[in-house]
This record gives sequence, C-alpha cells and structure tokens, in this order.
Amino acid sequence: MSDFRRNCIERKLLVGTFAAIPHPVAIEVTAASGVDFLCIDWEHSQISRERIEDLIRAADVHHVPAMVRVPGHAAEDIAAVLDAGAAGVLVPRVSTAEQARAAVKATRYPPLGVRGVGPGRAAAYGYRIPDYLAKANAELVLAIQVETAEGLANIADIAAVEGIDLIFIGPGDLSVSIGAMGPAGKDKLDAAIRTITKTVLSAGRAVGIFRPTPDDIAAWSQAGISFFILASDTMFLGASMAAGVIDAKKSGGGLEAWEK
Ligand code: 3PY
Ligand code: MG
Repeated sequence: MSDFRRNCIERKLLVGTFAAIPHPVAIEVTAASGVDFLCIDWEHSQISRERIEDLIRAADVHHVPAMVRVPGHAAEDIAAVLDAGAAGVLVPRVSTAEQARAAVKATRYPPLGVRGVGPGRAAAYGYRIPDYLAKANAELVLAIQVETAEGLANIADIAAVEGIDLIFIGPGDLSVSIGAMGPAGKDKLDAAIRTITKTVLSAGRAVGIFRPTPDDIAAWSQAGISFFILASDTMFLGASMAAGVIDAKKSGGGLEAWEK
C-alpha cells in the first residue's frame, strides 16, 4: 500500500491544498511548501486533461502525492487521471450509494471494479502493466465528496460502500444545498458536518473537509476529521500578495521624510 493511502485510511493528520494554476511551476512551488499531498482541481479550474499529466509529473519530482478532483462522475475522466499517474481521485457531488459504487467501479480494477487496462504513464507507457495492475487497487486513494442535502440524507448508506477510502465534505456546496449560507447558517452547517463526520467514522472510514483558512483545523480535527484541503494555490497567492502589499505600503510611510 502507498504511504498516502495508508495515512488516509489510518486517519493520520494530512494537510494539502488545491492546485488550480495550470502550470508545473505552481505545482513545484506548492509541493516544496511541506504539504502532505496536493489535489489538482479539474472540477473548478481551467486545467485541461492534457495538462494534468504534466502537473502530476511536477509533483512526482518532489515526491508529493498528487490526486485529482475530476469534474463529475464519468468513468472515462477517472480512468484518464489515474492512467496519467494520479495518486488518487476526488469525485465531487456524490449523493447516493449507487453513485459511490459507480466511483469504486471506475477507480478499482477487477475484482473490486471495472477499470480498463491501458498503456498510460502510470503503467510506464505499457512496459509495466502487470506490475501496475498488481498494486493499483492497494495504492490509489478513492475519496468522494458529500456536499448535497441528498448526500447528507443518504450518508449512512454512502459510508457503507466498500472500496471508498475517505469521505470529503464540501462545505460550500453543502451550505447552499441545505440552505445554510453565511454567518446565519453557520450552526446548521456545522451540525450537518458533525452528522456526516460521526456517521462516516462509525462506518470505519476517514473524513476530510475543505477549509479556506487554518483557523478551525484544530477544532475539526478534534471532531475526528483527519484530511484537510486547505485553500488553493490561487487563494494563497492572492492572500499573501495582498498582505505583502499592505505591509509594503505601511512601511512606505517613511517617504514623508523625503518629501519635506
Ligand atoms: C465545496 O466546498 O463545495 C467544495 O467542493 C470544497 O472543495
Ligand atoms: Mg463543491
């Protein structure tokens, strides 16, 4: 089993980020930051299928596992990113046990699933297909997102699906779907997150969540959440650049002395 999958399953604290900038330089900078993994966001950023392989390659240079959030449930998209060498997939908007089972089928080779065999980068372009087949089911992380009212209602059935490693909560979509947006909806959203967390933990699986800042990661990890996607490369770039400009402008107050 890969360290990444073992750490997910054993609920070690893992902190990663979304990669939304479609360039290997951004991946290298992110990978060198100390993150435990990164998640290339094909769902919500303008990253093309062809580019994903180069981004995974850049993460591999730094030995940082790169998973990919696929745009939807299509088995072809899941196969494409795994063939490119992704360390796992994050499948968004899973609302029923049937959708969760479909994600397992698309991700795992027989007998667990029906993933097709191909000569992609993951299988050394066809030279190591038997080696890859022997280890892929044990190495690849399958994470699914629960982020709808329907998913919340079906959480016990979803969490019971064999072959899922981790259930990842999308608080943005969940807040919209259950009518718990903004500060007024905070208690309702937190209660939904706690319900999902408790149900998934009692089914023996790991729980993950997106957080825009590190502020409440300690509190959510005390509630049993172990896998955190913290903001994204674009969010970190924007926030630290804005903070740097503010500091620079504050220190520019010394210019007044020259103007006199
Ligand atoms: C959400 O908050 O909806 C997400 O998908 C976070 O990744
Ligand atoms: Mg979402």
